[in-house]
Amino acid sequence: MRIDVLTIFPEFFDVLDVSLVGKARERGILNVHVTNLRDYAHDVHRTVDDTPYGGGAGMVMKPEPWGDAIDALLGDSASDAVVIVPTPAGHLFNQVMARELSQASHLIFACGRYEGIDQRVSDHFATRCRVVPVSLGDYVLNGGEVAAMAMIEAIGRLVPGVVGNPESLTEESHEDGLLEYPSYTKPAQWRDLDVPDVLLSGNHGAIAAWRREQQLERTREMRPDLLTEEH
Ligand code: J9Q
Repeated sequence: MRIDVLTIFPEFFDVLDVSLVGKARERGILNVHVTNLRDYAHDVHRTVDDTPYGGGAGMVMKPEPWGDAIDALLGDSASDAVVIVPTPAGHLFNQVMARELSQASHLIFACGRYEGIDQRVSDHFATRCRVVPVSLGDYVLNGGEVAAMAMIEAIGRLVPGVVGNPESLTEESHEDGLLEYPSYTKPAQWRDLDVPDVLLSGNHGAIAAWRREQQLERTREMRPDLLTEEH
């Protein structure tokens, strides 16, 4: 998978050199490329924003640098790329969306500042490829960079070969729509707290049943919105 990031803060993405994503890049499974949007600015000051038509606070990102930068990333062939625009006004990101996006061959993250990118950029590129506005959640960030990083990790780890043991992918939180069960390791006693007896019993059926019950209890308590009829 090719992943492009367009941002005025390319150094934010230096962390993608490390950890799982970094290893997948070294192994050639993920081809992550970060572009400074200012390289596509049209003036000596490398201006990328301007005041909003209609008035209001803050600045809006100008369409021309985005247009030229995304043109360059798409190339001239009809593209199967997906342009992802992190924005609090987007679809809520979740594991289902991460799975779906992990099937794409080319993702382009367009990281804008809070007041956003001139709407015509999304409107134009939607005629040439998929454009998806995506929100990480209902809170304020200063720009799309941190949201893009979270999505790159969530999507990238689902690309075949990125995570060594594929079993660890499906056993995790959210893949079955429930929160994870609590985990314990040695020692069996710590600060007057015991590991639950069932986990030391060697009874694998009882352990599986206990873990399922813990998942349901946790989800009921922390995230009742996740519970459905099937659960
Ligand atoms: C771009 N607040 O916030 C939550 N998910 C995405 C965002 C966001 C933001 C500002 C700019 C994305």
